[in-house]
Amino acid sequence: SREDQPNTDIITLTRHVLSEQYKLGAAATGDLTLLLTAIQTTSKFIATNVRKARLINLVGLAGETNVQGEEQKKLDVLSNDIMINSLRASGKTAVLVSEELEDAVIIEGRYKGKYCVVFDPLDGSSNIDAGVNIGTIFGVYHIAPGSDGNISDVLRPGSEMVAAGYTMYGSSANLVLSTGNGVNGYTLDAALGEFILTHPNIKIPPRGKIYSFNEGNSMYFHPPVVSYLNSIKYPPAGKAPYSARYIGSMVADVHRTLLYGGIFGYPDDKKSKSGKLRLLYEAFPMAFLTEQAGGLATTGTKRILDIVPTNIHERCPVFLGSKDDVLDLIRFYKEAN
Ligand code: AHM
Ligand code: MG
Repeated sequence: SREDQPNTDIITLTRHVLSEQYKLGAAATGDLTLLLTAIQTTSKFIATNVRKARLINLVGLAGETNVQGEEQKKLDVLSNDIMINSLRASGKTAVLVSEELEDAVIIEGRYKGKYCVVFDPLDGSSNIDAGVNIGTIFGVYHIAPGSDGNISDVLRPGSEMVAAGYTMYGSSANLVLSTGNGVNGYTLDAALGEFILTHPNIKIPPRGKIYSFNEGNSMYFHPPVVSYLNSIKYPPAGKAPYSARYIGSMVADVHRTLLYGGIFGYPDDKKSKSGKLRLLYEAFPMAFLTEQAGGLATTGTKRILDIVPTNIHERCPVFLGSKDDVLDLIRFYKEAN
C-alpha cells in the first residue's frame, strides 16, 4: 500500500451494517439497515444544529417543561422533532419512546413497521449552553412475535434489544453502535456527510484508572458507594489512587469509559430513590454497549439488562465500565447486605 495516497476503500456505517446483515444470510430483510440509516441521518442533522446553535439562537429555553418537570432547551425540542419525523418516515417503526414525550408514539397506517426505538434525543442538556459534549442515545427492539406494535413491546428487558448506540456531538460527531455482535465506532466526515468506521471492535480494558461519579451528591450516597469510592481514592500502600473525570453528559462519560476503561456511576441515594438516569433510553442502551464491549453494567445488586420495565420513563441506578472495577463495586454491595 502507498502510504502517501488517500484511502480509497473507506468503510461507511451503511456499508458496515450491510456487511454485518449479509452475514446473517436469509434471516436479514434489510429493514434494520434501513432503520439504522434513518437514525444516522438524524444524528447528522442534529450534529449540524448543535454546531450552529450559538449562531442561530438555538441555545436557551424553549419555554416548555417536559414530562420530568425540567425546562426544555430549544435544541432538545428540535432534536426530538427531527427524530420523530425521520423514524416515522422510515416506515420501519411501530413504537417510539422519547425522553421528551410523556406518552409513547404509536405509528399507525402505511408508515407502520416492525421496530421500536427508545431514545433520548439530546442528552446532557445542562452542558448545551457551555458548548460541552452532548449526545443522542438510542435502543432498538423488534416487536414481539404476534404483537401489533404497542407499549408492551418496549416494556421488555434491555437484553432483548436488537441494537443500541449513541452519537456524541463533540470535537467531531462519533456514532457508537452495537447490533449484538460487538461494538463499533464511526466518526462523521463532514465533507462526505458519512460516518466512517474509525473504531472497529471496541473492547473496554478489563480494569481502568478513572472513576466518574457526581461526588457532589456524596452526602446522599449509600454506604457501599461511599466505601467503594474511598477504596479507590485511598488505596493500600504502593497502589495509585484513581483519577476523577466527570463531564455530566452520560454520552461523553460513557464514551471515555468504553475507550479508556474505569467506572461510571449514577447511584440511587437518600434523595433520589431510583437514581437519576432513565432505564429505557439511557441505562439500557449504555448497558448493552458496555456488555458488548466486554464490560459490566449493574444497579449494584443486579444486572441492568435483566430489569423488566413497568413504566417507559422509570429511572434506575447505574454503574458500568471495566469488568474488574464493576466487580469491586459489586463486592461492596454484597458485604453491605
Ligand atoms: P438530562 O437527560 O436531563 O440531560 O440528564 C441526564 C444527564 C446525563 O447525561 C448525566 O449522566 C447526568 O444527567 C448528570 O447528572 P448530574 O448533573 O446530576 O450529575
Ligand atoms: Mg437524558
